[in-house]
Amino acid sequence: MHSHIRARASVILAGGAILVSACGAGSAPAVAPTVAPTVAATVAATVAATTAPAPVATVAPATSGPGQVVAHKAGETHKLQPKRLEAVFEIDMGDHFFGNPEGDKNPTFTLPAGKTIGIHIHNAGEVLHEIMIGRTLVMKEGEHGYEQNLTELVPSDVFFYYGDVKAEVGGATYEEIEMDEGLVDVWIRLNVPAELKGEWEIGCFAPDHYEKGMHTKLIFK
Ligand SMILES: [Cu+2]
Repeated sequence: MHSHIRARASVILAGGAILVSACGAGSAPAVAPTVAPTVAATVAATVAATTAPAPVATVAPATSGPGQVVAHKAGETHKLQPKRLEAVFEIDMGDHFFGNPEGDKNPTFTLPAGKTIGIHIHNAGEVLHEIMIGRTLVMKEGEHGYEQNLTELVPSDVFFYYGDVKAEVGGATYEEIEMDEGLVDVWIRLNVPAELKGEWEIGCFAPDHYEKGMHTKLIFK
């Protein structure tokens, strides 16, 4: 029942297709042209938004999606990222919080249901962290987590990028992803159905991390 993705140099998962590929320098250029136009547009819009003097918040109404559709940093495009994304969301993971590219700690993230989205979790932490997306907190002796885990209800594709090397897990259901320090980039590609709209939470249940404030709201609408 409780399955975990443990990310070190290798990826271990019960169930789901596993594709591990090493992209050498020769194959790198093939990645860029295949990025979905919607993502390119999103990144371009974001660059414009984040380089403008006006607050980012004023840009949000111009897009049909939520305000957090941003590249990680102004001008940055990802050399490696999943394909076929309708929107990209950036979540930073630090010691001990989740953040947005603007530097806010534990902001509320609003994401669309019914779209194939990429959640890029950028790990800047110096200790092991976990990623759990769920609702209804359970905190009792020997059991820390959520009553419902979104990633157990909705299959997702999980991508780990380490330099030019990637590991991809297709159609996975899991309780959590655990990332060692030093593993920086993980993406979750999923499409949350309308019936699961509402308030969720992203949290880390490494010992004492949740208690230290490492959790924040994710709203699917
Ligand atoms: Cu943590």
